Amino acid sequence: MNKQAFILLTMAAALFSCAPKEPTDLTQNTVIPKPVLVTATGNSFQLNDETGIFVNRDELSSTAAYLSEKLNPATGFELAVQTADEAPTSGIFLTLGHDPELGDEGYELLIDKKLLTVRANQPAGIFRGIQTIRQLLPAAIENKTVQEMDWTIPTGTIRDFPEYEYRGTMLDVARHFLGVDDVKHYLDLMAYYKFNVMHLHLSDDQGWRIEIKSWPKLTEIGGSTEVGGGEGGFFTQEQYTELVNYAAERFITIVPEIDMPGHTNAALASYPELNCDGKAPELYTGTEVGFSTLCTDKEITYQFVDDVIRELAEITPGPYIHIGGDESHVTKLEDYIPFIERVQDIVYSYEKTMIGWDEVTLAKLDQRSIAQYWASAENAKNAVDQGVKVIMSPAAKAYLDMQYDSISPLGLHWAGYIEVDTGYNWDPATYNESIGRENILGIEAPLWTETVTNRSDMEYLVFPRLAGYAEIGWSPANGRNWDDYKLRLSSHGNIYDSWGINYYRSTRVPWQE
Ligand code: TNX
Repeated sequence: MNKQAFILLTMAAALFSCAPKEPTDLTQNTVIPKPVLVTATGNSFQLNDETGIFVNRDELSSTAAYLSEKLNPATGFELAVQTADEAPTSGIFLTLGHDPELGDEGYELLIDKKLLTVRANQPAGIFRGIQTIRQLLPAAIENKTVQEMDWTIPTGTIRDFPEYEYRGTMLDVARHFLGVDDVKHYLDLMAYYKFNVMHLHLSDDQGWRIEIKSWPKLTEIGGSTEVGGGEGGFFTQEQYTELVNYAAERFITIVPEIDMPGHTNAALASYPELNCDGKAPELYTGTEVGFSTLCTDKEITYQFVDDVIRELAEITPGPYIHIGGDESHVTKLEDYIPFIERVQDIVYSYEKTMIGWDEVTLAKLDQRSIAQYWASAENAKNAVDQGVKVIMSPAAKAYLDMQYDSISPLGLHWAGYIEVDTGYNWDPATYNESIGRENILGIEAPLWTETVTNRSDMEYLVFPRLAGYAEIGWSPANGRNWDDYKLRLSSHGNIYDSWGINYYRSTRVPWQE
């Protein structure tokens, strides 16, 4: 090469280096929920078509395959999964070890120039760590087609584990039915933000959505409509099992809810004998609450509840059954209390732990039972006085069905408007004066579906607020603040665009183009 050509080449190289530099500072990451501890070492790790994924235990193979599948569409790389007892010299290494501080879901990422190691005590921790890897790569990694670019991650270390053991969202499939594919889609989105519980609200006045083989009319009649009079629908037990398994592959537990004694018009319309007057009411397609009740002093009612909970327990590997218990406005308190206590015994007879909305604290609860706080400060106090744990779902902060503002096209506003910052800016441990950190099992953000008729509506109310609830549940409160969070969230809009989901582009978030 002559001298002139050399100078030209050097100039060209210099020009190229003015192009965006590959990120090398791990502390500048935009991971949500915010990791507990991050240390940067100033280099970068690069994925390429030779990168292998190594596991030190066979039980990690499916999680490794999940990672490979997630990285394939945008990179075009076929990252092969192999077993290795020792750390390889390069590639991605998923390894189980023993590190008590990390617990069951925590993980550590050790990112060197050649080797990226994910260490955890349990496969669940490896899975959570994989979500962090997805978020450390350029946002384009979520594209469905091959993108020509460098796939780098800054080097350093992340140690990360959750603040709360229960981090859930709820989907109401009773008011409007959403099918298997929509629920799976939701589970995929939840997994990205490290949620570990999906609560399915399976019955209400407007619909019964889970097949009960010993009471077939529940779905035949009770599942045949929905709010607005649409065709409704329900999950067969096989479909429910498919959802349970799909969730389990993402280390998410399904919590099924059968709401009672109120919110039961669909059941009452299906079986006249469950009504005190022996007459079945009409199916209901409106949105009022609090008008229905099972007949609490008929023996058949308890046979019904026993059958439903027995069948549900048989197909639910997770530890919890949710019995609702909210807004039973037409059940007398002196009937409500013994009803809840008897249903509680039924739940424990099938070796499940009972969860109920905060009203159930009016009854005498088993120490193992859990109250889900949504509105009543008095009930919250009852829970704490009885020494039972609480799931925090305060409607004014955590209800995904509240409108963002007065012109939001979807949602309700009885608990207020929940803009993205309002949904983020609260701490479960200080929200209610009688509920302290030690009383709290975790947090859950419910999506009631009176105004939600399809997947796109669901996405709009869920995103971007879901990311905030993920951070509240996972990240320590003292490291969280809106100004820092909104900048990280601003880079997730591109990811939502890659996924093709509908979301609310709040003007309070400085979205990146
Ligand atoms: C109250 S929250 C309800 C639901 C409604 C929701 C609408 C709770 C335990 N009960 O039946 O769908 O408000 O926001």
